[in-house]
Parts: sequence; C-alpha cells; structure tokens
Amino acid sequence: MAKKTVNVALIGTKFMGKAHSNGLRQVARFFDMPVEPVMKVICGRNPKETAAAAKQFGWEEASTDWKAVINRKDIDVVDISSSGEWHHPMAIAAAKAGKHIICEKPLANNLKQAEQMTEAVKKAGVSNMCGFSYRFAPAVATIKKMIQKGELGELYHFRACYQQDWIVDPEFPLNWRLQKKTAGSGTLGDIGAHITDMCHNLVGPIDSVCATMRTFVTERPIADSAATIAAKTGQKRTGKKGKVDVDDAAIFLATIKGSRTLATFEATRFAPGRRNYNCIEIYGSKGSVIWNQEDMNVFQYYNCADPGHVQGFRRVHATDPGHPYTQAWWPSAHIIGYEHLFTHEMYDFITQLGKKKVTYPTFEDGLACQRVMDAVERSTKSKRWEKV
Ligand code: SOE
Repeated sequence: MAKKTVNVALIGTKFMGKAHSNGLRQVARFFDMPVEPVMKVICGRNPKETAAAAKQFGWEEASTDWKAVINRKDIDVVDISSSGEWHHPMAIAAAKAGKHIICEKPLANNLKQAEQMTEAVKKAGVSNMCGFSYRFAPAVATIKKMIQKGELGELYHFRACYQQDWIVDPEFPLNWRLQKKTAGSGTLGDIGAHITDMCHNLVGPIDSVCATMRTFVTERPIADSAATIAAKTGQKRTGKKGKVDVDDAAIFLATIKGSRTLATFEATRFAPGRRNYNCIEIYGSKGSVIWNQEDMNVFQYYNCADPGHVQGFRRVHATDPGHPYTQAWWPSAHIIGYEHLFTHEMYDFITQLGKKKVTYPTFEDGLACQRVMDAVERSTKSKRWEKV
C-alpha cells in the first residue's frame, strides 16, 4: 500500500533552510516513517538564489511569493526558517490557512507576537513545533529520561552557558541578527533562547530572573550583501557603518517554579575560541551530568552511589542501541552530527502530525521561552529580580 505523504513548503534558503532541507530529505531514508514528507516548494527572496537552492537541496519548485505558497491547497506543512521578523506574519497566515507549522527559534521577535502566534495555532487546531534543535540530541534526550526517572535525585543546580565567537571581530558586518527590527534581540533571543528552553526541557519552568546584558561592539560596517554568520569579514564594504542595537551577551540567574533548583545562564558571542559551545551542567542529590554540543555524542555522568574507589565522572556514549534516535544511524560510537538534530526534529513532528499530546517543543514552549526573555530584558533595565 502506498505510504501517506505530506507536502511541505519551506520558507528560507540560508543556514536553517539548508539544515531543514537536509532533515526533510533524510528523515524517510533513515527512519521508518508511516507518513513521508514531500519537498514541494522552497521560498526565498531572490529568484536566482531560490532556484539554485531548490536544485541543490532537492525541492520540486522554487518561489519568491511566501503568501501564495502558504495558501496553496496542495501544501500541508509550512516550515518557517526565515529571519526573525517574518516568523509572526508567516505563522499567522499559515495557521489561518490551516497548515501544520514548524517555526525556527526563537518563536518571535517579542512577547506579543509569540502570544498571537500561539493563539493562532491553538485556534486553527494545527500541529506546531518551535525548533529548539538541541532537545533532539540523543545525549540530551537520555539526560531528560534520567531526570524523569529520578536518577539524579533532587536537582540543586542547573548551569548553562552557550558561547560563540563569530562576531568578536568588530569588522564583522551588520547582519540581520545584529539589529532589533529584524532579530528582536541579539544573543539573548538567538542562543539564550536555546539554554532557556533547555532548562524548561530538563528542569522546569523558570519563575524569576535577575539579569544583565552588554553590547561590546556598538557599530559595525554595513556590508553590500546580507552577511550571514558564515560570512568572513573580507566582504566588500559600503564604507558606511550602522548601529548595533541588540545585546552581544546576556547573563542571568533564575529560580524554578515549584523547586529549589538554582539556575545560572550565560549566552555570549564574545568568547574567542568557543565556536558553538552550548554546555549544560546539572548537579543533583544522586548524581550529576555535563553535556556540550561541541562533543555532542557523549555526556559525562557522576553517580553518587558508585563505590568510593571508582567515583568520578564517566563519559557515556549516547550512541548505543536504546539511546533515542540511534535506531536510524550507525553502530555504537560511530557518532552523528549537528545536522542529525534536524532529521530527528522532522521525525518527531511528521510522525506525530495531528496528535494532541506530542513529544516535541511546541509554540507553547516557544512562548514560555519568550516570556523568560522578556523578563530578562525587564530585569536588565530595572536592575532587580523580575517575575516571568
Ligand atoms: C547562530 O548563533 C546559530 O546559528 C543559532 O541561530 C542556531 O540556533 C544555533 O544552533 C547555532 O548558532
């Protein structure tokens, strides 16, 4: 019997467009899928670039008209992988058109937009995912199961630092991530969103925060083309400079609803040498875990019950049979990469289409993250603890 299929439209042809395309193309080739995604149309701004992306990434068609694409009768799922300012209008339109929606993180550029988007998908009754990709790392999914089974006991501390260094060079041009009108915020909404969600995913809802943020480089050269994070600073210059009106780094303390856990967060793009160092440390009454994305296939585990002569952090390969998602890939310790997180996202979303209770992060989770980031911005201004 022919497999059921769902037609997907992707909006975005850059970094996330590429990652989502790969995930959609691979998922049914590696996972046993009752429903298969069909890569119908990719949508971008520039006709030539979008046609090239369709060919390179494996889409049937290319379009530069996102409104028309979202309203096509033959489209079942809309994947929003565009820059931040487009998440809100596209998601509202897709919900109105009754499409299931995948939206990259952060959900929106501000709290009001996130509330409206979440309201819209609830009203439309469509499946909706916010792409917090690191939840889909087998090691992180394993840590979540350990915590749920009480293997770490009461959690005393959650520590997360997400450090990058791609804009340390003041000559790096002013791209969309460095402007409030397109990104909503800087490091906070980009990578601070990931570690905020990670706390929600593993520990519990953040209740109050005490925060501060900093912009180290306050103006940058305006490049002659939309500089992406992969762009080197050798791009041709327009000679003009533009103001950076978002944060380069955000740090905050947090308390957790209904628990005694203390949480600390650091998100920065000014940590030279840290390329994509997304690191969590959790310390509990029965044991501790440490995981970082730059070494994503393993996590360190300390079990308080180990006999004294062998106590210490052990490296656990989250690639053995039985670890989440490993059924699709390779034998133990043959390892997977960043791109597999997006295949896992697509696996969960597509196999759970239409279900009420789902395992993946939804717009509700995106909204919960947005509420925390709003409190971080309020606390930075008030210099006091702020309730989420
Ligand atoms: C840039 O900071 C970025 O591309 C983030 O936007 C992604 O969410 C993260 O996975 C990698 O770094």
